[in-house]
Amino acid sequence: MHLGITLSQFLADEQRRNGSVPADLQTLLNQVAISCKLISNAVNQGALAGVMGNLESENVQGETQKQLDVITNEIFLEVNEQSGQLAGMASEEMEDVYQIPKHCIKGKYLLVFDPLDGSSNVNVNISVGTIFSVLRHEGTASHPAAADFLQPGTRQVAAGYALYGSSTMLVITVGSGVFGFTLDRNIGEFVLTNPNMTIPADTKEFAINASNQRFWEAPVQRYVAECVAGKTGPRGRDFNMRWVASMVAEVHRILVRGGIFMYPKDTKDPSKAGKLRLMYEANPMSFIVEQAGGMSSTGRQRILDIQPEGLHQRVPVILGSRNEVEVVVGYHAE
Ligand code: AHM
Ligand code: MG
Repeated sequence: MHLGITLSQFLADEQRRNGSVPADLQTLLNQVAISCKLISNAVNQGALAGVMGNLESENVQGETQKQLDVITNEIFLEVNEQSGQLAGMASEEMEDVYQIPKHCIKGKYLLVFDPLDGSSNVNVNISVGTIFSVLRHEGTASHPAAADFLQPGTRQVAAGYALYGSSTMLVITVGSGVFGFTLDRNIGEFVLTNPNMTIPADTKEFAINASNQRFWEAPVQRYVAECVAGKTGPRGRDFNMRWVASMVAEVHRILVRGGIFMYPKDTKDPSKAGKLRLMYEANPMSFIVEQAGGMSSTGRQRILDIQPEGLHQRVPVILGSRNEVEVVVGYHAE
């Protein structure tokens, strides 16, 4: 019987090949994978578990929390605090840094995550995901503060996402390419199915929430208008459009067949620079996209270069196939 390469086998091999995943990071990533398996089970249960509704509570960004947002956040915290590799965690669902409890062994990494991205899709049975980013705890404090997490995306040591779709997948980078694993439920292991994922440089597919069109800035207005104009317009070819409203699903589609994803700056709410959060959405996804040969920008700046100012800071996001992202960035520069 041919058993593929499991995640833990892959991580050990990566360390031998590139020295990019020391043993403590392997332990942490294996633990993250366990939390994603548990979240996959919770999501898969659907309405059977009776947890599809909204809660009375709002998260720190004023968004209504779903029961599953809270449950999946707890799964991620409980499983990963036991890894022995973490100095602290931060999440979309918690205002402040989560301190590792006294009874757990501490380590030198920081874990930032969105436990259930795209959760507005969960009760209509459309794909959702988990996004995570791993940083080093450079400080000496045993209780890391938010400031310890505020490192530019270039300092990430690992990032990834789990996609709970028609199959459950885990896609990760440790800075030496992007690798996709599919959960084999028969053996309970993530098995390497998509080695060296690369984003085609060209694409004819764009993803944007067009209901925000009246709030977009001129460069995005121009780019989308030119895509929509198709063959007879300035781009001279027809484009297709997708919008799942689940960033993990959109990024995964782009990794598999190319495309450009935009949640740009808009004037809908002038107090927000964008919708997506830098630390646990834009940065990990940008690390993955760049490692797959794509490009990721706010339109004006490389996302990974941004010096974060807050755990829940929002940024405009334009990412995907390099040549198309370059066109949008060029329009911003004009
Ligand atoms: P969430 O973390 O609260 O689920 O919000 C993030 C999601 C992304 O997955 C997706 O790209 C975007 O919000 C969709 O937003 P909209 O509903 O405005 O189209
Ligand atoms: Mg999210």
